[in-house]
Amino acid sequence: MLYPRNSATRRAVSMDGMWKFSLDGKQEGEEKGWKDGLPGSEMIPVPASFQDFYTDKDIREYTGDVWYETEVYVPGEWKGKEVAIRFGSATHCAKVYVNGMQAAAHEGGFLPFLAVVTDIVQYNAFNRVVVQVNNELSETRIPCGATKVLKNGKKMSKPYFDFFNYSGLQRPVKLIAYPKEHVEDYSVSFEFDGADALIHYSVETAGIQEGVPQEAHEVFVDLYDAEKKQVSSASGREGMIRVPEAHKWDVGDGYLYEIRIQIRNGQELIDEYSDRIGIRTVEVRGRDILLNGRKVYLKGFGKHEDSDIVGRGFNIGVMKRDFECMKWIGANCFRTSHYPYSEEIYQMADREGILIIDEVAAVGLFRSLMNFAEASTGKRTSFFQAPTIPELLAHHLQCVEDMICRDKNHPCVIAWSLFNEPETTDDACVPYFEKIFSRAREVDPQKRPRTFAMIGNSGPDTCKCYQFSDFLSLNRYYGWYSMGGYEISDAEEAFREEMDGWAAKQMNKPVIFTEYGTDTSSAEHKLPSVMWSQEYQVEYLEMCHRVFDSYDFVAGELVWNFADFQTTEGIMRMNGNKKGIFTRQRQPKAAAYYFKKRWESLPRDYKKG
Ligand code: CKX
Repeated sequence: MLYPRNSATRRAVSMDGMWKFSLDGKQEGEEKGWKDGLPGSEMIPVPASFQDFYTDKDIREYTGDVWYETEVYVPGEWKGKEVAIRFGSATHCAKVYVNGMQAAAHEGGFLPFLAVVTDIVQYNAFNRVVVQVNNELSETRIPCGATKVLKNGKKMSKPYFDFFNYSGLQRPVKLIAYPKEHVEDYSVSFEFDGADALIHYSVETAGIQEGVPQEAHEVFVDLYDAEKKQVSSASGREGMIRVPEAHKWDVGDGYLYEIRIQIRNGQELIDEYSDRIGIRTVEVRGRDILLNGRKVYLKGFGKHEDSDIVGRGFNIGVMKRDFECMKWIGANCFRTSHYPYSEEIYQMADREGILIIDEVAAVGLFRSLMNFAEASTGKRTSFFQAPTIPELLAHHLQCVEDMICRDKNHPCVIAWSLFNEPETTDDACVPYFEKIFSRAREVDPQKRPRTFAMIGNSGPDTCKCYQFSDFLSLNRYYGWYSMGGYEISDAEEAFREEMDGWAAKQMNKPVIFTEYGTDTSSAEHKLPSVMWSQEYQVEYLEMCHRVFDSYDFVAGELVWNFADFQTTEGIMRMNGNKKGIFTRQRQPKAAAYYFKKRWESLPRDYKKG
């Protein structure tokens, strides 16, 4: 699933803009043939979540099918090429119709897919594109949840997770054209030989160019540095490129080379695809996470794609602000909690030298509408004993594969997170985890470390699955969901007891914190502190950091959350989760200044043995 790019042989045209839009509350769209055109004249921006534009609560909470429609002009010069529409995502399931004919169906709301339309479109003409998107949650798809039918007949989403079920066409849509015989995919992995880098590459080609015998075709791979100077080249579908005195990609130094892949028939260029790659290695050795063989202590956030008005829609301005805030505060890493983000965000992290733990949308594998509160109190849900598990597993495996296929060449991606806060306390989860973890290893050409984020009841004495992780990722809330406020001294003791439990296991693996935090109102100051005040947030963080600093196997701290974000309404959430270090408008709370001081003073290899 290569990112669409223009080249000598390829075209990519944005389809973003205002699209026709309709909810399908009466479930009549299919019967009434909306694939041939939507009724009404309502228009909505793409990309964006549809929920927060309107003033009507029935629209914000709407659960079911929604329909989008646009027209796209396909140039006559593209005849003879493959033509497709590439969706950055459609949340959560979609069917695509072009000129009334079904061109694609896709499940999973956070990964791209193609609708190949070569034989359906009319050339030198406008073509009607209709997309039916469904946002219902279930236990057979990730993220997991339920759909409830209210007494008035309206459906409602019941997520087993703590973020609003934003949906629709939330990422860029592009019309693309590429040669029939083309570069389908490529992979790179790296090793160092002194100052030189060795890039091991493989290129997958597909399709046949009419009238040309395929055996005549050769693949060429050229590498250019950031000044566009050619530094190396190779030929063949698999091979190795030596880069003399390579400029390594590193934290805060997002140096990128251009890799240019061509299929040629003698002098004739059949296809050309270019991308940016960064040369670096990543591994876990003992209790350390190593980048280019050097220890790196992770500092940063669990994030969300979430902002005012566009919801989970990709917004290039919000992306820019987020990276500026991360650099200002001294962060070097974030986790894409709880789903793979827009591809443009990984491209930005590549350029900025920011590390990413890439998380698949496997959240809610714990049957609870308030798992954030219930799991910490020891609730168990026997989730992995449900009859729906085989279907869920098949979908989860597919999403792991698709995420790794999409993101495997990004230097910023240093690890895969394969679940967030699943049930791990009963034996039924073990074979499921085994399959997910081994699929990730199998499909990643760089064999990056794998992990999953563990909720409070996945402790040293209860968790049956931590052994699968190359490093442990703990989500811990001692001093917030339990023993908060004046009891924080007991919280610290309980926290240390758990950490002693992990230490006693002598795992010889790094442990990082992928969540810790307190809900904090940006309007609330109180001396002495109370829970929810900005003063309490800082006191709680100081307590957590005292604990982290006393265990040398703690290799990173990703606080929850970068910014306040929208959730389902409820008594535990005051118009969203307020654990942000920044507000939803990306302004700092008091804790941001505290973090800036701490993170700017911690060396890159903090706790190096
Ligand atoms: N972890 C005890 C998952 C996140 C939530 C976070 C919270 C929970 C905590 C689990 O998606 O937002 O409750 O703040």
